Amino acid sequence: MEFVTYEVEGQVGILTINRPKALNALNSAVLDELSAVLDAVDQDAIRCLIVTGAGEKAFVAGADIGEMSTLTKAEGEAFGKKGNDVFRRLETFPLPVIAAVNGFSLGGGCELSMSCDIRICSENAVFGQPEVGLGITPGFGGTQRLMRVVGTGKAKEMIYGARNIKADEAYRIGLVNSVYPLEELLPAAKKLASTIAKNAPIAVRNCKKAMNEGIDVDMDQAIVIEEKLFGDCFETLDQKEGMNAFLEKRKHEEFQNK
Ligand code: DAK
Repeated sequence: MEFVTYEVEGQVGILTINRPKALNALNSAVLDELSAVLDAVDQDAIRCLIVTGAGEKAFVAGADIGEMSTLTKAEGEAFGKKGNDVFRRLETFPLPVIAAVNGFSLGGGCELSMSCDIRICSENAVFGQPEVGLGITPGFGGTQRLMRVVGTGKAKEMIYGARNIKADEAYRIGLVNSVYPLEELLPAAKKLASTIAKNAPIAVRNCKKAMNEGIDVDMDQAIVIEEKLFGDCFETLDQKEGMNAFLEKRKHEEFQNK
C-alpha cells in the first residue's frame, strides 16, 4: 500500500491516510487502497477501527483537485461513485469506526469523517465543505450526511457559504464529540476504541446496525429493526456470560465474540 497504512494494536485497527505532501488528498489510488484495507481487516479479531491522517497538518484536505480538474461529466459521476461506495462501506462496516481528525478535514475529508461512527479532533482541526467555491457540489455524501449530523440549517449555511469551521465550533454544533491537543488525539482515540473493544462485540455490532438502519426509516419500522437485532444477541456465549456474571455478582470474563 502506498497511500493507506494499516496497523493493529491489540483489538484495534488503525487506518492512516498517508499522502502528507498533498495533505492526504483523496485521489483514485487512495480510495482504492482504502477499500482494499477494509477487505483485509480481520473482523473476528478486530473490534474497533480508527481512521486518521498522516502528519500534523491534515486529516484529509479533500478530494484531489488536480485529478478532478479535467474530469468529464461521466468521469465526475464515476469518481463520485467510487468515493461514495468506499465511504458507504465504511459507514456500514460491521465494526465501529472512530475518526481521529488531526487537522484539515475539508470536502472529501469532512465527508470521510462523517462516514465514521464517532469523530474526535485535535485543536488545529478545520472542517468544511468548500466545494461550491470550486464550482462543484460535495460529491462523497456531504450534502446528505452533514445535515444529518448537525441539522439542516447549519449544514446549509456551511455548504452554501463554503464556510470552514474550527474545532471549537465543530464541537459546539455536534460535528465532533471532543477536542484534544494534537499530541493527545491518537491516545484518546485508542482509549475510546479500547473501551468499545472490551464490550460484547456482537452486541456492539448490532447496536451500530440498529442505529444506522433505524435512523432512515419511520419509528414503527425502526423498533422492528431493533427487536430483531436485540433478539439476535440471545443464545450467544457473550450474552450468557454477561448476564450470568451480573447475577453471580462477579466481573464478566473477556467477551469472545461468540
Ligand atoms: N487536492 C490536491 N492537492 C491538495 C489538496 C487537494 N484537495 N489540498 C492540498 N493539496 C496540496 C497543495 O496543492 C499543496 O501541494 P504542492 O503545491 O506543495 O505540490 C500541498 O497539498 C500543501 O497545500 P498548501 O500549500 O495549499 O497548504 P496550506 O497550508 O497553504 O493550505 C489548505 C492548506 C488545506 C487550506 C489548502 O491546501 C486548501 O485549501 N486545500 C484545498 C481544500 C479544499 O478545497 N478541499 C476540498 C476539495 S474538493 C465529487 C466528488 C468528490 C467531491 C466533490 C464532487 N463528484 C464526483 C460529484 C469532493 C470534493 C472535494 O473534496
